[in-house]
Amino acid sequence: MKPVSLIQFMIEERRAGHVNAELSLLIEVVARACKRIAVATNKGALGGVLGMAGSEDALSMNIQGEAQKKLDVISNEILLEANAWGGHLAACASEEMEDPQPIPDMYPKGNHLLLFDPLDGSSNIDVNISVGTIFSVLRCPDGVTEPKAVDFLQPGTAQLAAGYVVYGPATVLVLTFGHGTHEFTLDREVGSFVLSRRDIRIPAETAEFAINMSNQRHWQAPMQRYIGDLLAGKDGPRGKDFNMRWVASMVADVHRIVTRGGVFYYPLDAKILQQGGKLRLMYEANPMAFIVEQAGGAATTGRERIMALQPTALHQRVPVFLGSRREVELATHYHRSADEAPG
Ligand code: AFP
Repeated sequence: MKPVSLIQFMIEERRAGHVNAELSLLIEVVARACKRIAVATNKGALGGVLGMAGSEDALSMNIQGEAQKKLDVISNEILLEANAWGGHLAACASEEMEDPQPIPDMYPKGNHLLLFDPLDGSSNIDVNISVGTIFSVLRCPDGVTEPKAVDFLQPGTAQLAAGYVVYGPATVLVLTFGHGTHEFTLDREVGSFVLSRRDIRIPAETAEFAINMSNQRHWQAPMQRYIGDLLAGKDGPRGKDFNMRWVASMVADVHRIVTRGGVFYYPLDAKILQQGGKLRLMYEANPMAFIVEQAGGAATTGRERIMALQPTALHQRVPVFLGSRREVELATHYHRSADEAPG
């Protein structure tokens, strides 16, 4: 079969009425920026891009109070620069910036809002483990010419598109416009993303889970019980053995789930109770939830559907349970039934 490039795929999606010209240009620009991020990450130590941003005495920090890696900063700049001039965006928001970035006055403005985590899992860069970019696209509210943070606070169900790029042994883009989830692999010789899986389906059942077990003692009681039942294996209530994986790069963990099924959990725990969770709703949880749901999976906070949440802040954090549908539903049931239990 003839290879289908990302551009050909988007022309098909336009003909099918799934995207308009502006949105397909936006995705092309994001994909092109991600190719540049792939080149930067692949250079590793030879590109002088490893290690922390800022100086030894004054590390550069992002809005989350996390020390930034050089590649966090580089990837953020690549995405901002690529998206500024095309005329398809009203504003961008990023994990690395406190406030949304307006489009400079010298360029035309479009009707879309772009949110991204430019380099997720960046603590893995220096040890040469997969990292990734996550992005989400929203429509700019009617009549808004200078979008502020409040204009981005739309539920995940309002997303027009979402995707991630995993920079692993291969560079892979996974994308949805709300009509299925599709995978494209970067052909480095040709320099283009080529369709490698159309309409991905995540199996509803699984025997593989991903969680940071070192937080176990801090979890809430329903999570302790649920994971305890998985660990009990075929002698326990689930009657089967489970396998565990944890890359500590959400993009890599989600990509495994999108490829062979499984579940990913970052539950609430006593250490992160005040902040509401570890992962960010607008540019991590929502886009991943959209991708996973479009592939037949489920995504909840352990209690509610992620995409139904009304965001209250640009950098809001939430607990994340996503992947194979039946397993996510079961983990959610442990929490809901504990909440509903009397006394
Ligand atoms: P970094 O981008 O700071 O490395 O964080 C990665 C992440 O947000 C997500 O990609 C991982 O799934 C999760 O945090 C890893 O969390 P732990 O540090 O608790 O393993």
